[in-house]
Amino acid sequence: MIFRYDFGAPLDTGAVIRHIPAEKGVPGFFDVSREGEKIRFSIALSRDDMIFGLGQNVRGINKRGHLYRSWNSDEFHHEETTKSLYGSHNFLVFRRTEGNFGVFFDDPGAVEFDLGYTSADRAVITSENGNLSLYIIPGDSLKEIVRSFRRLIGRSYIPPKWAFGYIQSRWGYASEEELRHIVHEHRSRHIPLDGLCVDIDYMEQYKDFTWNSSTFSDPVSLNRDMKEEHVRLIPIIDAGVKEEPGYEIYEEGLERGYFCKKADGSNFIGAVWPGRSLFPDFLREDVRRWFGRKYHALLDTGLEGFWNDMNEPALFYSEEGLEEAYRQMDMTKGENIGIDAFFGLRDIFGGIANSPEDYRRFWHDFHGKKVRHDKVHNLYGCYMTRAAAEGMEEYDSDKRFLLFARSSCIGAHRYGGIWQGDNTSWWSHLLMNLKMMPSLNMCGFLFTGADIGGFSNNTTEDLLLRWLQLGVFTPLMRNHSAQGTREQEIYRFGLQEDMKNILTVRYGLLPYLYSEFMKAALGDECMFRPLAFDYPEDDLACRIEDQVMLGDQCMIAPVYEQNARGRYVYLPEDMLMVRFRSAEDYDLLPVKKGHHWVDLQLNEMPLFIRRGCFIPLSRGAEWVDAVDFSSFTLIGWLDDEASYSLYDDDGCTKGWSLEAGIRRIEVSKNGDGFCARGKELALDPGGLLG
Ligand code: MIG
Repeated sequence: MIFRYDFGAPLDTGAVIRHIPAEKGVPGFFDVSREGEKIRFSIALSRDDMIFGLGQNVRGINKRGHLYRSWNSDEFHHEETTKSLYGSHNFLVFRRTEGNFGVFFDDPGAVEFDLGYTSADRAVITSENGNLSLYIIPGDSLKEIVRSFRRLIGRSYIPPKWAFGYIQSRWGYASEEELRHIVHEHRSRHIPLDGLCVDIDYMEQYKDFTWNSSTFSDPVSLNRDMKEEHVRLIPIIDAGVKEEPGYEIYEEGLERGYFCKKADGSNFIGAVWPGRSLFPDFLREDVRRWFGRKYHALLDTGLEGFWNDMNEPALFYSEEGLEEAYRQMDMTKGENIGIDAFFGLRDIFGGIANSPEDYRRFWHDFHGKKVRHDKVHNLYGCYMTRAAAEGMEEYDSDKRFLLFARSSCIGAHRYGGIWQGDNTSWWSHLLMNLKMMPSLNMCGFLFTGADIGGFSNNTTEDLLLRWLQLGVFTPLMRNHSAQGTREQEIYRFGLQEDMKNILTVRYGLLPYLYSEFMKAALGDECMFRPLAFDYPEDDLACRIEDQVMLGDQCMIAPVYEQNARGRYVYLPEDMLMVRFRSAEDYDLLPVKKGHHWVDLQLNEMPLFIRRGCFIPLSRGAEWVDAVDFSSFTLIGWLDDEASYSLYDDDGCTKGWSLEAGIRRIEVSKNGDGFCARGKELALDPGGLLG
């Protein structure tokens, strides 16, 4: 059962796909109060209650004890106390002694979550605009609650299979030669590779849908040559459109009135990478169709994937903001200003980007009504993703394209994946990447991953190696770094052999990972889960913050500290530890339920398989299409017969189906050993099954 309650005049955000009639009143455990426009919901917490969810955010898997704010933000330097990141995912799961429930605040504006911060025994959630639909989803198990919620918001985006390969990226790749060189450096060393992200430097003056013709003279042959190497190019598209007379997108958008406008009807101008830019009103269907079709010319050159950036939208400054800052500067120029005035000036310039005033300066036309941007701020990125996805759908309705974006809200999960934004080459951000996986999965974002190695600041080779050991499991596995930082391609490092070997684990596990991803997507499940979802009776397991469940068979526990040569792991049941050095070189260690120190040298990564389960392992390969999906070594710790449902499909069309795609692998006891059967599969019950 799902219950809906409306407050004020809720907008149709598009987040949910099922209509639930609104109820009157709210359940007793929700204390509702108003303060001007704001609506506040307060929920009592007892000491042991836990709160999961909230998608893309810093801090714990259990979100209790701090403040968060849904307000899509370009936060390229985020830390433990940062309240807002790039996405807003207002779904929470309360695990309470008084009864579990899930709650979704379908609100496109700012929402503040005080989850036991101001007072430890209350969760207080404040909608700043007071217009929202609230959905309450009671349920016994946490898994069940999330499944009901996921059915409410619709099926998650499914990328092509090749997108599960390793993707190399960097801000600064500036020419065709450079891209060819990078591919060569990977292929000549047999470092697996499936994709190469191209950042803003491929464009002519950062103009969307253009190529810089002096550095990229022939995109068609470039794409063709890349594909011969089994590598796809994935260019970036930014939200802002350059103001430049003669530039097609600008001229068309201007003529048709497709850009966001100020209250007086003139176009809003904000500066981003192209300089002065205009912002398509993606909340309008006609604008989405127009922008979505602009991808067609790029698709015609053979491209099959894109990433959308800057769609919070990020604003470096606005015309008005800059003028105001100059005015204040002028006022104090020549004066003998005090320290406070000096800091004031510094703050004026420091706060000029992404300012709340700017987000109040422009308007949308949403469902035929004029709506000020700040009231629907968190929808902008989602509707840009939707524009791109629908454009591709129109281009070829049966083909899967890769699409992932930076900014999002719930609803965007149906149109594309997301990356976790501009992280930093910090060990703490490796751990944050792990913690964000289950939280994002609960909110529908399955195709996700972080910038492996870290985006800002200089990575270290051990950080990159350890991060790859986590990245092996994340559906989006992309090494990305910022301009000006230490170069981060695997082949730059002394430890490249170890890194390459870790990549073979990704490709070896690919049939399993793809199978678990697809089953989660098609069944509205989470591929990554907190231990609390699988071991609700085990209080210790419920509190674990640095291990997560992966698929139905496994648990992962990466090393996330520099110089560590292992880590402590808590096993809620007996498990088989696979200590991988590569897809072909690993140890199998049965480990009993309880606490353990496990040794993990720098080149070793663990995977824990539940006793009684097994997983298929393929031989590695250098690109996804070369992975053998029909011949496996089975690894598990079995006492009895067991089975695994392996899902597979063509990986490139939308003809997916759980019924048609599943092949059962059965392992039965055979004297002292085990034997395996599976239709049209070559199976080797190789790894410690007894
Ligand atoms: O203001 O395109 O998050 O991945 O490399 C920075 C350059 C703009 C932010 C993205 C990042 C990308 C960068 N972009």
